[in-house]
Amino acid sequence: MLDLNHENILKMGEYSSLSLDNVNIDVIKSLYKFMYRLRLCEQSLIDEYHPADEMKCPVHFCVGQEAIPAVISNLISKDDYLFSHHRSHGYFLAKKAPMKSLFAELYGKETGASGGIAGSMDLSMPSVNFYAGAILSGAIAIAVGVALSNKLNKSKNLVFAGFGEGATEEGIFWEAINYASLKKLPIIFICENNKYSTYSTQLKRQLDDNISDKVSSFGVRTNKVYGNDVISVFKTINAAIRDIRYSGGPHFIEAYTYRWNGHVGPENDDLIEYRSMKELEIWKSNDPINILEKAIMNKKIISEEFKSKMIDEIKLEINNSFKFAKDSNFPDIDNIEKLNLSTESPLADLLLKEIDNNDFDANQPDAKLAPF
Ligand SMILES: Cc1ncc(C[n+]2csc(CCOP(=O)(O)OP(=O)(O)O)c2C)c(N)n1
Ligand SMILES: [Mg+2]
Repeated sequence: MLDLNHENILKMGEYSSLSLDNVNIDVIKSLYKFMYRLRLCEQSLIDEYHPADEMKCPVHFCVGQEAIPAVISNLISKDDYLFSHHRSHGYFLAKKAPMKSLFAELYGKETGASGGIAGSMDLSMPSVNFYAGAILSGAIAIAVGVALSNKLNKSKNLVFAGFGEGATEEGIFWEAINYASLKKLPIIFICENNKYSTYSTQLKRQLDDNISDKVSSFGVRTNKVYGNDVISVFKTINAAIRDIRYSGGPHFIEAYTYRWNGHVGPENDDLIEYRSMKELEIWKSNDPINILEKAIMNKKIISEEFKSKMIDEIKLEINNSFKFAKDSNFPDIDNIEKLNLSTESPLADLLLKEIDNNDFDANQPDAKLAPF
C-alpha cells in the first residue's frame, strides 16, 4: 500500500493483504470471537434502544472499529490500566469487564459498572482498572498520571489509552505526549483515526493527515496501521508492548478505521451529508470481521459449525445481559453525598471538604525531586 492515510486507503479499494503467518491459532480465534461478540453486542443495543427508550444515555457505537479493542483484549493484562474516550464499549469489553455490567449501566441501574449514574461515555469499572471519560483527551491526561505513578512505584503494569483522532486537537493531548516522552512513561497511546470528529472531516480540522509525524517529533516512537486488518493491528501493538517492556515507553499507534453508524446514538446521521455514501460502502466492503473470516475459513481454522456455536453462545450472553439490566433496580439516591462512590479514599474526601486556600503555606520546603 502507498503511504498509509485516509486518501490512499480509499484509493486501495478492496483489502486483500491480511496474512496469518506467524500468529498462533488460538490468538486468531480469540480475535475473531471478540470482534463478533462486540459487533453483536453493539447491534443488539442499537436494535433495542428504540422504541423501548429504556436506555436514557447518549451512546456512541463502535461498529466497524472492532479490530482495535479485539487486539487490546488479547494483549492487556489484568493489572494493566485501560483508559477510553466516549466510544467506550469495545474498550470496556477489552478489559474483560462483564457485558451485563455494561448493559445495566446503560439502563441506569445500580448493578451497572458505575452504579448506573455514568452511562456510556463515562463508563468506568475500577475493579478491572477501566476508566472512560466524555471530555475529549481528558482520560489521556489521567492515563499519563497513572503511567507516572506506575513508574515511580516500579510497577510492571502498562497503561493503554484509546481515543479518536479528534482528541489530538486538544491542547492537553500534546502536553500528555510531551510529558510521557520526557519521562519515558510506560504507556501506549492508541489513536483510532476514523477520519471524523462528529460531522467534520479531518482535513477541515487539521492541515494534513499526519498525526503520527507530529507525535514522533516529540521523540515518541510511532506506527501507523490499517485498523481493519486485525492481524496487522495485533502484530503492531504486540511489538509496541514488547518495545515498551524492554526499552521503556511511550509508544503511539495510529490505526486507520471507520465508524459505520452515526456519530452518536442508534440514529443514522448521514442526512447531514457530511460524508459520502461511496466512502461508507468502501469501508463496509472492508469489514474487519469479514476480512479475517474469509482468511480463516479458507485455511479451515474455523468451520461453519464453530461459527454458529459461537454465535449461539454470544446471543445467550446478550439475552442474559438484557435480562440482568432490566431486572435490576435503579440506584437509591436521596442524598447527594451518596453520589460519592469513592471507597478507597473516604478520608481524602472528608478532608477535601475542610480544605481552604488559607491552609496552603507558601513557605513550605519544596518536595524532594522524584527519583526518576
Ligand atoms: C473537550 C471536549 N470538546 C468537545 C466535545 C464534544 N465531542 C464529543 S465527541 C467529539 C468528536 C470526537 O472525535 P474523535 O476524537 O475523532 O472520536 P470519534 O467520535 O471519531 O470516535 C466531540 C467534538 C467533548 N466531549 N469534549
Ligand atoms: Mg474520529
